[in-house]
Amino acid sequence: EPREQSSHLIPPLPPAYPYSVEPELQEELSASIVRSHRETTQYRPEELQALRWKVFSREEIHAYQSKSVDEMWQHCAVRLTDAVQYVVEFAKRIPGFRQLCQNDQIALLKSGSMEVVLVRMSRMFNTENNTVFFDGKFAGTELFKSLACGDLIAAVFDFAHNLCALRLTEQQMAVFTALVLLNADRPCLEDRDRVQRARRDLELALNHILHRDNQESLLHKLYQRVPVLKSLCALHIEKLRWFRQLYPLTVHSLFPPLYKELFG
Ligand code: CLR
Repeated sequence: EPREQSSHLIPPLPPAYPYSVEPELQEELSASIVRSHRETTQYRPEELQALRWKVFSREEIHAYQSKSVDEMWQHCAVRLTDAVQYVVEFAKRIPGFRQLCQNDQIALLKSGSMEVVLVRMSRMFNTENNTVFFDGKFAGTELFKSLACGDLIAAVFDFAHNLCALRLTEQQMAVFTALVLLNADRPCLEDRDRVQRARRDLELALNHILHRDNQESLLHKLYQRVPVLKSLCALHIEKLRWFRQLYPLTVHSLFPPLYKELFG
């Protein structure tokens, strides 16, 4: 690629940064998304920071490990569904999401809500001891032993660890998770163009934030995680199929209906 000559008479163009939409509108869009994010996350960063000392004791970990496979699955499915419910609330408040037809809203949530839960997990993660805030205290991978899907848990923790290391601001995470949801490549969409248009504004907003924060290199790092997210969700579905074969009645009568609607 030819490099642009730099001159003091004709200043070089700023790095690839879209000025097509007025910055004020982008500020407003990201401000509204951060507000929605803040209102739909159970804990604020300061609260999580203050809770860091709360870790499960040996006895408590043992109690989780002594649960039967189906008991622990049911427990986790309920917790996961709670987290998903907050993501659904977040989605509804993303400008442009509500304007999509119901079919497309559901299609985006089916394929994207788990991805957003996993991105949000990094807020609840402590990289110092590799624990996540779950059920009121910080838990390591060993607590999930009785799920009998150690590979999924290890991969999910690994993802959270790496994302946590990027130290995203709440604003960056808010807009990134909105982008994860408004993905025009999801299956079963009726009006891809409309999703794409809503997405375009979010992409500009993220570029704007990262440019302002002087962290443009984050963009590439964030987009690099997208295929990883996709594979983690595929693994989750695979594990659910396996579990359903072993315990069809547990899934049928004890799993939250929303969990089954989204993943089953
Ligand atoms: C994500 C961030 C939310 C709070 C929250 C609640 C439940 C947690 C989830 C976080 C992360 C993923 C999690 C889940 C419960 C079970 C699930 C730890 C921290 C693991 C990956 C197991 C998934 C498979 C089950 C369905 C069996 O604000």
